[in-house]
Formats: sequence, structure tokens, C-alpha cells
Amino acid sequence: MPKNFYITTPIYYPSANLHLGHAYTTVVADVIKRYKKMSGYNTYFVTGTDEHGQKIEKKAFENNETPIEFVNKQVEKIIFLWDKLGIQYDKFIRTTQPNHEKTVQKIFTKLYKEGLIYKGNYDGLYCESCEEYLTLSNIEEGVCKVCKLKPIKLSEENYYFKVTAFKNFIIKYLNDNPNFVSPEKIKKEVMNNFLENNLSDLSITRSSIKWGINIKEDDKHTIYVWFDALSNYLTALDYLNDNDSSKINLMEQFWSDDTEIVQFFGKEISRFHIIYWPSMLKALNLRMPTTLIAHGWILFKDGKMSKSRNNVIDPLELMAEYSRDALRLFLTSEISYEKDGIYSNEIFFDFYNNVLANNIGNLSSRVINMAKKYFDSKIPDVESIDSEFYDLIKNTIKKYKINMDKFDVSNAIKVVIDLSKYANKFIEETKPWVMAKEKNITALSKNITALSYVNVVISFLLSPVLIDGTLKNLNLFDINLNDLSFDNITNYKIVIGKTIKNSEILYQRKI
Ligand code: ME8
Repeated sequence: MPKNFYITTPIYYPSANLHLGHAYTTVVADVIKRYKKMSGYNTYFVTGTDEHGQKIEKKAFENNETPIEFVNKQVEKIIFLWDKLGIQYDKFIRTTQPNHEKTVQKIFTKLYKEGLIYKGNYDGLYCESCEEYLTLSNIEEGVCKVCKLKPIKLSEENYYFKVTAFKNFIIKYLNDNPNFVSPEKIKKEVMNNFLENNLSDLSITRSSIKWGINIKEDDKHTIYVWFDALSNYLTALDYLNDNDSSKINLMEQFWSDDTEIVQFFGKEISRFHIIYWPSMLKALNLRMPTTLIAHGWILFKDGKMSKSRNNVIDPLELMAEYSRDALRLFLTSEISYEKDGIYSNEIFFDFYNNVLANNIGNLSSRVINMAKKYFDSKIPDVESIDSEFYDLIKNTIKKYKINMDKFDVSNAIKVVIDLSKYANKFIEETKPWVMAKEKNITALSKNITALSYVNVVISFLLSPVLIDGTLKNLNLFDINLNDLSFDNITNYKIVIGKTIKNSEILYQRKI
């Protein structure tokens, strides 16, 4: 039976157009999903939009629109962006969808009845941009540490979720399950700064905000965005939604004990995902995710790229200039999730030329041209290929899988890029044109077969990333991606007898 795999991104605020940072999270999740599918898993990938709250209400007002008119337009743009980027999500969840809203009300009622939600008063500071109550540890020089905007003063009656009741459980769970949160540094930060000190119950309703989900228990209150938003990971699986019994039960399939559940998000929302989210799950008697991955930020040399700082890069523009493959490869290989990554137009330009045009694309066209010239485009049948080269290829496949299975996408891709560099060097060193001149047909045959094979391996391993180029390249080598698997890719004979088509420039060099 195939195993199940569930992956999520944060659901993004549609308050402004999404930028390269959002594209980063979504592309990495997409690549992981595609890799898991390639490895034989049943996969489910959820992304979506977080549409309630003060910030959206304000934006809609500024645009002379009702909140729902405003978010509908924004969501259309986001879906367009994901489509352009080739994101294969299985469910796009919107927090304004009736099923989501009803389930959030049910969750509230359930926890309220169990005494895990109670009424109280809040008096303090609030960051409108982050939709978050701030404690002193969130403030630096009078502004919110994350978005650098000034918080407002708030005093209101709220319902609270008893997070403190789960403090010991969460601490023990984090200690007993070293792979639950990655990277380790973030886990420690959340433990030290929030969990072991400063933990208080979470305010989960507002009486001052109209644009939110009403609660059945008190018509003055709407649900606070984070409680609403975190629930999406369950409502996307139709949790507590038993209207349609003919549908497959997604909760049974993708929140079951043997499902691998991976949740990917930026480090600034670690506290919500590492403390509040597991507390909600425990309160609902549901299992914990397998791994929570808090990734770093894409920065400019002088600071974070963010909507609130108005310094964003539009992924659509980069795709129009360089192709979606280029953007997908850049985001997944250049930016490692353990650290922040720097973006600049020059870095992207150099990356494109060095890695895609001069390395991966160049390798393919060199091999195709040589096969055409020396073997009339038919890949020769040989008894063996250079054993050192063959070992290196097999080792690359192994390392790629080890890294991917740890969700270390950037290192997985880097080993494939290294293989491509090595293959180009192999051509320089073995000089097939000299073999041809000396009529050393045996050596030349082995060489061209090995180089065709390495090309196919590179395309297969990069197929979750280079979604257009690898299909094109495999097609040139007369191979169908669906016929390749981790079982047959380790055998060089898969290319023997194939007739190569005419070369095509996969990634045009930029000047
Ligand atoms: O926080 N670098 O939504 P949001 C890398 N609605 N990733 C970045 C980034 C950057 N510079 N900027 C944004 C919210 N991101 C909530 C989430 S989930 C239950 C609710 C990515 O629109 C990163 O994944 O502010 C980050 O966590 C997310 O976008 C924040 O998106």
C-alpha cells in the first residue's frame, strides 16, 4: 500500500500581491510534494489564503470595496501566480469558504464546552500588520520586531484559549521528538523565549473587528485570525465536516497515524506553529504533525523583503524574463531553509547563466550534438561505462534521496548541479572528439552512452523543479518521464538504443 504524505504552506494574507518570499515557501513545498509522488506516496498539498481580520478590512475600505470583493480579486491573482509557477496544490483553502467557517465555529464550541476556552479582558499593545498582540519581547525601540511598524493600544473583552494547560505537554513533546521541529535553532528560540518564559493563554476573539467568523456563543465576537487561520490545516481535510459521506475521508487518509505530515512556514510565525498549533491539536485529541519546518527569509542586502516595507520582487516579472524553471531552481537551490538567503538582480542573473544556460542546458546540447555527429543520433549499445563516472552518478542519486527525505531540498539539488558540472568536465577531460579522430569507437560509444545516461538522470532528479525543461530534455532523449523511477534510474541501459532528436536550446544565455 502506498504511504500517505500531507504537506502545507502557510495560508497567505491577500492584503497585497504576493512576492518572492511567498513564492519561495510555495515552490519548495511543491517540489517536496512532487518528489514524494515520484517516490510512490499518495500526496496531498494544501495552500491558500488567510482572508479575515483588521488588515484586510482596512485595505478593502481604502479600495472602496467590501472585504469579500477585495479578497476575491486578490485571490484570483494568487491563483494565477501559482498557476504560472506550476504549483500542483490539491486544495486551495480560503478562510471565507463556508465549510471552513462552519468548522472553525464547531472547533470553538467544542473547546468552549470542554472549558479550554474562557472569557477575559485584554489590555495591551497590538501589531495590526502582523495581526498579533505584542509582549515586550516582540518590541524593539517602540516598534514591532518583525514588521518595524508601531503597535496600537488595545483594551477589549476577549475569549481565551488555555494554551498554558498544554505547556508541559508541548515541552515534553519537543524534547521527546527531536525531529518534530526543524531547524534546531528555531526550536531552542521558541522554547527559551516563549514556551518556558512568557507563555500566556491566547486571545482568540475580537469584539472590535467585524470582518471575521462569528461565534455561536456570543454575537459581539469574531474569531481572531490566528485561531481561524491555523484551523485551515484541518478544514482543508474536511475536519468535522460530515455533510457528504460519499466523498473520500481526507482526515482518515491524511491525518492518520501513518501519514507523514510536513508543515512548512517562515521563521517569523514559528511561535504560532510550534506552540499554539500543537496545543490546538492536543486539545482536539488529534495527532501531531511529523515535522514542522521553519525556514529562513529572503533578504535584500539591506533587510527583509516584505509587503509592509514595500520593497518586494514580483515573481511574475522574474518568470517573464527568465522562465519559471529558472525561478523554481533559484529558489530551491540557492536558498537553504536553515539560513536566510540574499536576493539581488545580479545574483539571479549570474545564477541563471552559470547554472542553467552554461551548465545544465549546455551539457544537454553538447551530448545531443555529439551523438548526432558520431552515431547518427542513436545511443550505442555498450557492455559497460566508465566505472568511476557510473559510481558518481549512482552516489548522486543516493545523496539526492537522503537530502530530499530530510526535506533538505537545496542540498539535494546542489548535488545534482555538481553532477552536471562534473559531466561537463568529463567531456573536457575524455575528449570524445579525439576518440572520434583516432577512430576509437569502443571508447567513444561508452562515452556517449554514459553522457546520455547522465543527462537523463539529471533530468529525472530535477523533474520536481525544472518542470518544463526536464520534459523537453527527456523528450529529446526519446524518454518519457513516466517510464522512469528510482528503481530503473540506476541502470545506464535505460538509454541504450534510444534515438535522440535534434538539439534545442533549453535555457538561452542572457547578456
Ligand atoms: O503570516 N522570505 O501570512 P503572510 C521567505 N496569514 N518567506 C517569506 C518572506 C520572505 N521575505 N515573506 C513572506 C501569514 N514569506 C499568515 C499565515 S498560516 C496558518 C497563517 C512567506 O502573507 C513565509 O512562508 O504574512 C511566511 O511565513 C509567509 O510567507 C507569511 O505570509
